[in-house]
Amino acid sequence: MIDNHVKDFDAVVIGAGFSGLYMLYRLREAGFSTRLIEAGDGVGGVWYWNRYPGAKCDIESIYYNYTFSKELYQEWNWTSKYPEQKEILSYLNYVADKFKLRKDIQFETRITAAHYNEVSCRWKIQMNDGTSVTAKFFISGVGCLSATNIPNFKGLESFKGDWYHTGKWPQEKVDFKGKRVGVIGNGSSGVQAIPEIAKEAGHLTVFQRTPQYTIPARNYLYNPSFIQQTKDNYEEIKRIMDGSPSGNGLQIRNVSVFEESPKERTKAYEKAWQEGGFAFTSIYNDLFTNEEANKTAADFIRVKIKEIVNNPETAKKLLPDYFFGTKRPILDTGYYETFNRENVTLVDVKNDPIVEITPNGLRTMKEEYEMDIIVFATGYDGMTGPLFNIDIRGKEGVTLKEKWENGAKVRTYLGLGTAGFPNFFMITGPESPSVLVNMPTAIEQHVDWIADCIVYLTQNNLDTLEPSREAEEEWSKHCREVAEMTLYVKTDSWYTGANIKGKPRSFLIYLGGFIYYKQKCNEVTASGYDGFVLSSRMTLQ
Ligand code: NA7
Repeated sequence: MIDNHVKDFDAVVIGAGFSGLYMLYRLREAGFSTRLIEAGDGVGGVWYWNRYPGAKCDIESIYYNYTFSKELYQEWNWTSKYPEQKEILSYLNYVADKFKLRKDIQFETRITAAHYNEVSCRWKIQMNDGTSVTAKFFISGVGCLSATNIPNFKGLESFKGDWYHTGKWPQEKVDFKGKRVGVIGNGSSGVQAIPEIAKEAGHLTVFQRTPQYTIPARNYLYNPSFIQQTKDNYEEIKRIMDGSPSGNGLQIRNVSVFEESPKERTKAYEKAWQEGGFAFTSIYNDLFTNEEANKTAADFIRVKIKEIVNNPETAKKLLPDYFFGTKRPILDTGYYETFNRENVTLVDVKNDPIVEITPNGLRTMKEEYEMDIIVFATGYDGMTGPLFNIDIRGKEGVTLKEKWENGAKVRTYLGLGTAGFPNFFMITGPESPSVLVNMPTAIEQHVDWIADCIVYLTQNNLDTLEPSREAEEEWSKHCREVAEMTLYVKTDSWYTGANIKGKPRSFLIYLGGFIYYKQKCNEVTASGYDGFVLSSRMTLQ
């Protein structure tokens, strides 16, 4: 039970997902009074909310976990290569119990505002229940994908059936048996949910705006002896993660597409396709920087789609034509095969756009579809969305939204902080590489950096830290320059903000590599926080 009488903390952290839980642990271990605020009634973050059928992680479970505690690594047993939502949620509950984190978590509470007071050098944090607390440090663990995107379709309120967003799925099981179901969207969430819903529904209609490339996951149950081996080799696992560019154990083969013959390439792609997983994305080093190189992988998958899908018209609709991998790559279990089922129909809403939701279903330009259930697998207002949902104000009352010009001019230093917002830290913030890194790995690195920074400030009697304008300008420029060297910026995706109507287009992920990024963060720490302005209240007065 949390103590509601305490109103002032060293640190307040938002969100009880992977980020917030570890942040709380680190700060508490270092002796700081910390309160974690969580909107849900349990821990888990995205794994608490994403309970849709088929929800699972597409990073191997032996890597998709914390590594800070050897004991924890020894205690937990993953059952399959790609962990299901339920299993990850159990894991995070186990973590919360093991480290007795719940006593400092305030559940079912949403932070609505956080305002910095320049006189007291403290943050005042306002909750939706009308209460507020103060803290010296305000830390966001809101995640990159927590602000759900429900397109503003006319008539949704008139719909007589049930509707759900994959990212705010109810705790009770949704019964699709015999129902007419529509799924809008086919990103990672839609691609996971569609095959599962199809198995149960009377009829499933998939409303697709952009066809997707997806690679078979080929999930399997782990042999317990394999899990024992990973435990015995915990240090080696950590070393593999540390040494891989995305922290997920995958190494990019240092070979260009053009160094191999078409025959060799097809063989390499086929092998990776048969093995399943993201190894497919790591076969060549120029897949995401060279259009011609990219086309070889895209062509390979397009051939696969035509081979798998029986109806040539449906297959044609499923063929993607953007640069492979420049939307978040997807792993699936029987996605393309699902369109061979009698009870599944594919509607191309790029050619026949959705006009409105009606009381009985949905109407496109050309047709009306009757439905009992609509599933919005329509994604998120990524990265800036969750931050802008909170009224965060730094010095002189400037809001984060104003400073970042509503997303058009995001400026951060290393994605960890932003000038004018002292003692505000972001875990997996915009302009960090996190979104393209194995999340728990990226999170541990961020949390460790922030915790070490807070210890440093405290030990040195310093009150505030914020990036200098120059350092963040330079970092943001560097981020943009690296992104421009890749094909990512050419595609409409949540990476570019193009999925949200009216959102300024920008690329807020650092693509220079996690290994370089970590090095840079370590150098900043070693230099006594070069690029940050540090001050004590004595010097402020
Ligand atoms: P995504 O990957 O953003 O996918 C959202 C899907 O919803 C995608 O197919 C969109 O089409 C579609 N969408 C969004 N708005 C509309 C409208 N208005 N009409 C029709 N279709 C629409 O979100 P996910 O939840 O699947 O995955 C998010 C991340 O979670 C994923 O990247 C992993 O990191 C884990 P579009 O492609 O924009 O044309």
